[in-house]
Amino acid sequence: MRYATLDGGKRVRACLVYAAGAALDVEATVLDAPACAVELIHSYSLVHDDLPCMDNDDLRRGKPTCHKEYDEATALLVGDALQTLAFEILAKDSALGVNAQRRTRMIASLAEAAGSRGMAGGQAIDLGAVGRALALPELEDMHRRKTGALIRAAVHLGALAGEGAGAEALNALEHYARHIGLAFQITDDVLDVEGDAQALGKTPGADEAHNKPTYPALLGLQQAKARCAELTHSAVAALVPFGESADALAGLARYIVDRRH
Ligand code: GRG
Repeated sequence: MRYATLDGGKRVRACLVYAAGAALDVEATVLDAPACAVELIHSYSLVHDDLPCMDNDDLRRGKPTCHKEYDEATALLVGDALQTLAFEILAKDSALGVNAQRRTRMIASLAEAAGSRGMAGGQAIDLGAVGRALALPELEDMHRRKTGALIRAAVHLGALAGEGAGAEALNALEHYARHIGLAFQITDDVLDVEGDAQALGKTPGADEAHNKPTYPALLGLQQAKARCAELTHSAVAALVPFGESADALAGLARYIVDRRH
């Protein structure tokens, strides 16, 4: 579990929890538990995604994938245990000083994002789509679940930690999160075409090799990048009512599309 979580990784989702909390003046220590919880779910998903029965990858974050370093049974259990640890932390952490109702909402939000209507469901659609042409709406639906749902949950959890957050603020943050979630995935697809192995810490070109539907394959590289820029613009525009307190969220939106890995 340490091997899969404690070194490497950009921690984008954890940063989103802190940045969403900062937009609502929530203290950082309150946000440690939700930030860890989303990263643990993310790490679990990567460990399972790399298994031979899924993407069968040898490299992750510049080192052997969990099942390569240990073995498949260990990697399966590592993923299971990372997932349950996420919910244990969210349920028990005493620094997360929200009331019981809010805490339950946070647990439910993370569970929905990770489950069949979110990440696991998106992964199932992805596995079923290999070698089959997907239209753009289907591709977007898959990514909104597979990668977008956890990114939305990260922002939602940060916002829920601010107990005073009203519906308007939550809606604006939801708009931001939906847009950067998709921009994150388009960037990932673009990097798989244009990125270099050393910066990525994995072998590029895997999407094409696995015959996966991607944004560059469907739209072409230039249009995929243009869509990404539109999404980022719309995400950042939704932050205007928060003023300077949303600077970190705006910075993360730009980082997500400008990153090299
Ligand atoms: C196995 C239930 C289950 C789900 C797996 C998210 C996912 C579903 C698979 C990941 C496959 C993948 C590489 C998707 C592309 C987008 C993505 C999630 C990239 C990895 O996230 P980063 O770039 O990783 O935030 P780091 O290493 O920085 O944490």
